Amino acid sequence: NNSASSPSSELFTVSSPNVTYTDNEILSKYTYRTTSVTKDAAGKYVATPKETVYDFKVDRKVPKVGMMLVGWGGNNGTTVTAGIIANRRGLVWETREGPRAANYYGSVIMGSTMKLGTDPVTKQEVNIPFHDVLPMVHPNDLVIGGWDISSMNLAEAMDRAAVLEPTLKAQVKKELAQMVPLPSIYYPDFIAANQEDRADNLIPGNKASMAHVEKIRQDIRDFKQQNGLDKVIVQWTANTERYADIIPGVNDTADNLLKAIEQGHEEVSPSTVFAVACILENTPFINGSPQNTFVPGAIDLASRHGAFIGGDDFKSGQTKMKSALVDFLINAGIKLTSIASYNHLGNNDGKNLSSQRQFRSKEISKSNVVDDMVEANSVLYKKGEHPDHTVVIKYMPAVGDNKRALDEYYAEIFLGGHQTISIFNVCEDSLLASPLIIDLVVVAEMMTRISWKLSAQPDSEYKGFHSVLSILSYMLKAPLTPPGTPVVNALAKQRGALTNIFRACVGLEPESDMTLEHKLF
Ligand code: NAI
Ligand code: DG6
Repeated sequence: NNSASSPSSELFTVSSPNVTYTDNEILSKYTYRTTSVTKDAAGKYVATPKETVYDFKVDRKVPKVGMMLVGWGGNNGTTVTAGIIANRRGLVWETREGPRAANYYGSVIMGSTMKLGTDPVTKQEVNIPFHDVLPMVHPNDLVIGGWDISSMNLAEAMDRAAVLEPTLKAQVKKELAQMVPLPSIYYPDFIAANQEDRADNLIPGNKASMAHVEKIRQDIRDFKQQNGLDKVIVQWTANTERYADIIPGVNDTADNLLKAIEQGHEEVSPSTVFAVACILENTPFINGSPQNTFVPGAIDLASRHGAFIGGDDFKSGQTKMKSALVDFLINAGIKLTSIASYNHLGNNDGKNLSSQRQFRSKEISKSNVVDDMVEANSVLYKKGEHPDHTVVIKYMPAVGDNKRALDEYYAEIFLGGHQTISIFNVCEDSLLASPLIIDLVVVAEMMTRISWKLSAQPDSEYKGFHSVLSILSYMLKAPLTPPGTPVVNALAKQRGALTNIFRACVGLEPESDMTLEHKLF
């Protein structure tokens, strides 16, 4: 019934015959309009507008959610934990630049807004916090836990990370000291040898096994039960692993992967074991690092179980700039001819990446981020033509978490001229990554409460989105997409997908910048 009042936390209701609110659900009928393009006999494109009507259903009840991090005792793990506690408690701390208060800057969900529509009287846009477009979980309410191969409690690990101000650390120290990561699985061949000295919190066994899968599943169940949670989301924010070889019969199908784990095959990485455990536990699993955790067998297993997975590699500074800037240059008709990306950092991530095989994983995820934009422009680039693109990462302990990224974009402009753009991006890496960890959890959780069916098949059951959550792409460098579907790296398109899918769920049209109401009168 349309008259059901919205829970007091909901900021708006939609007044439309296509949208119905019940006490527990928002039901919307949404017409998705696309353009189908074919070629006629003469080889000429024929563009045909197409409409598909979907029924969306959103569960309005915000559940109690747990966030479990693999690599909880690392820079990201400790920073996001301290940050959530600081926000939850509304902390203010002194810095040499004056007092600073907890905030969620850098989170697209908590820090950005979306245009809801236009006020007919003032003709002004009405913008609302992104968080309020759907009944999303608030990060302050997340219960946090996780695993680490290092046994350090979170207060000491926060000191080891050397990211936060001492005055902030002092206020969260007591709470963090109570938090101790669960023992984890450690297969030394997958991360750099220079990480060995922190591996003192281990589940016995140094290669994949079903016992490991079962232990992780039990950890998730225990965490859920001990904290009275409705749901848990797991994220890999542990060290970057080397790539796993894709071996037919080992990790190419779900059955082979399960068999390989049972047989203790050495090519199954810890992150893949975590992914498998989460899939079997129907717990969304997101990979924040660049390695190929989601081998074909893991993707197959996720789709078989309808379990959500997302990845890969948090997109924080340099790559986020790249996916916005290259989109701008190429869409401006400027022919980008090379990108030289250099960075140095001095945190433990940098130390791990100083090893060649782990660096290679990062090099791959940082290198493929402009492919779709280049491919889309056949005016500037011939088929198969690409700008040169080099990625360099160096470990420089002195700068700690304060990463330096230098990028040179070199482009060809009008009549053979050249444009060089140099960017020097300095940032605390973990302060950029932590809000992404929050966004990934909030969006992934929201997706577990959205279902759909074709309106033309009213008797069919509602079902979930594809188990590969490509909607998370905005936060990730190398977005995983359902097999056979295109990867979108352009930042604006990624944000558009996120925004407009959420709008569709409440029966609203995509955000349009046409503003015909201001042009046709
Ligand atoms: P970190 O090195 O400080 O933390 C990683 C943690 O993972 C360590 O505490 C380590 O003991 C733990 N670990 C390693 N193997 C483990 C296993 N098998 N199970 C459980 N714990 C394990 O690194 P940081 O800076 O927190 O980054 C984490 C990951 O996120 C890295 O892979 C990094 O490349 C990736 N990343 C970081 C970004 C950033 O801006 N900080 C952005 C993009 C990705
Ligand atoms: C240096 O490239 C180390 C990496 O872990 C990056 O800091 C991280 O992947 C963030 O990269 P980006 O390109 O999103 O700033």
